[in-house]
Amino acid sequence: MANTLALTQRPAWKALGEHYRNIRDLHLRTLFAEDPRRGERFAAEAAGLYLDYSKHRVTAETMNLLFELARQSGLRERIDAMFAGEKINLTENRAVLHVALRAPRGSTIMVDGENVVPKVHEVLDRMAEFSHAVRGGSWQGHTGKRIRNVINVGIGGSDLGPVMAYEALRHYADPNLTVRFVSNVDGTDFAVATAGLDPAETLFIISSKTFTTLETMTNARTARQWTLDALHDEGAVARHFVAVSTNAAEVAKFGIDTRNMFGFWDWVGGRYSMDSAIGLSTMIAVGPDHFQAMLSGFHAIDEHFRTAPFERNLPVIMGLLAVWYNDFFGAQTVGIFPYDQYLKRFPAYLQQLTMESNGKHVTLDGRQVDYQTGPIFWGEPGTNGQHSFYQLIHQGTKLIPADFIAFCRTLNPLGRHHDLLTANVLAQAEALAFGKTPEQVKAEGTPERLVPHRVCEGNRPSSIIMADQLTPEVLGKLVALYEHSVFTQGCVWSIDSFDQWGVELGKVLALRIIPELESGAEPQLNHDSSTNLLIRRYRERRKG
Ligand code: G6Q
Repeated sequence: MANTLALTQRPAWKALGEHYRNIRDLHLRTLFAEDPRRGERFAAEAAGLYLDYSKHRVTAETMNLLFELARQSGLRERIDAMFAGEKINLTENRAVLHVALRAPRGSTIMVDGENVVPKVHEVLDRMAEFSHAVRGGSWQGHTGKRIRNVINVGIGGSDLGPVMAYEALRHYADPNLTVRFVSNVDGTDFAVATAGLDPAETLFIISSKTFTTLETMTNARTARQWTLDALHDEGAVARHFVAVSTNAAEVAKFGIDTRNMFGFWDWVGGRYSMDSAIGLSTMIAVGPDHFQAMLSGFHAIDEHFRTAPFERNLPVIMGLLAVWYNDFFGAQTVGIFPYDQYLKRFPAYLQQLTMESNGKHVTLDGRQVDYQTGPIFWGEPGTNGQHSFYQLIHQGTKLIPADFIAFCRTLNPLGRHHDLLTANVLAQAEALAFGKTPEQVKAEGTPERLVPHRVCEGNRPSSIIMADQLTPEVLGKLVALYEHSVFTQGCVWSIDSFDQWGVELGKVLALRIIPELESGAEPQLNHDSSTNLLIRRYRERRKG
């Protein structure tokens, strides 16, 4: 692994600090006026994805310094190390190989002396066989009824990817199947997801890498009870439950036949697992061919990321821009605004991908960072957001770099809708960049006292990512783009983007309180005075 200087000691970092002071007040209006070809110059394309980053507060020099920073951060070596199966997740001593999940049959990626690609395809083949059986009706429920409902039970990385992909690819999904998701330990989630469904027609996919997660195991047990209450036969579990996990022993202990288990490996992180067996619900919904197309989309961007020079490398450019605003402009957040209703869960998915990966406060060698790491990601689809929080982006006091995602063709052509949608996304990016000057506001006949209120300063940066159409392949490309952008950022910040010790902590914290809530006898409470009081109040009042 590359041995690099501490981030703030890298010459390019220092140069960027200096450069920032020179250009921070430069307006996008000036940058565009000075260079009529700026739109072409600050754009890059890969595998059919077009990235326009001209509306960012950067000059050619900024970009050169950022690319230099990537080099001085050892990005090239880190990319090679990831693809070579090196254990770059240092704190867990694991390889990081989501790229192997979409490697074409016949390719070679070695982990601990073993080529993992054949194992990946073996599981994909079993998933395809099972998906065909469910979709075609040859996999039946215990009473011989056809499976019409598929419920994925999982949380975090075992939920957010499948939910996002199902919503994104609904257009391609089998309309005869109802696909739902249960994640929250709040019983409401289970109750709502199963409302109106016939247990005899319902298949549960219990998705958990560890198969020990409290929420998922609780929901899985409830699902088993729900099934048995209706079907009255333990034997029904075999037809109504399959598991996706790395932990065969726990799967067997739960009572699921391990022949109905689809495996993956410790080198697949939860938030990087939607294209592993964790994607089984996606595959059943859209069919193996569309799933395969999604994997080829991922792979196309993997290859682009691995081989393209940084100057034309989309994930590298996106990652470096995130660093630029986060560390030099002090921006705290990034807005993700897909102009496609099918991508409504994409921002939530990216929240986990980005914030769990780069929400870290120490470097790989355990030193406290003295710079900002991962920004907050958030967002909603357009145009809805325009009628609510965009106001703050246009005229508030916070700098919020935005990613707009747009498509040239819609999957639902209806009159003028798509042109109107596209006009809006282009207009927003334009308005954020150029704003409205006092002169323009006055020329509209605005009364003097209202002029300051109606001025939009502009100089709000954004990217536009434009693709032809939301296909399974394009979805794979979009996700891979962000995965590798996150990797680029983590590399510059010298952090471990692949562990999640904060999440692990959360998994054990509640364990102490559960018996204190459930025990019949008054428990001995040794928490702080606030927690003790809340526990007592809950115990007293829960019976209503
Ligand atoms: C992902 C995280 C976390 C994880 C869930 C579910 O990177 O580690 O979101 O996916 O906690 O874990 P299991 O799949 O083990 O149930």
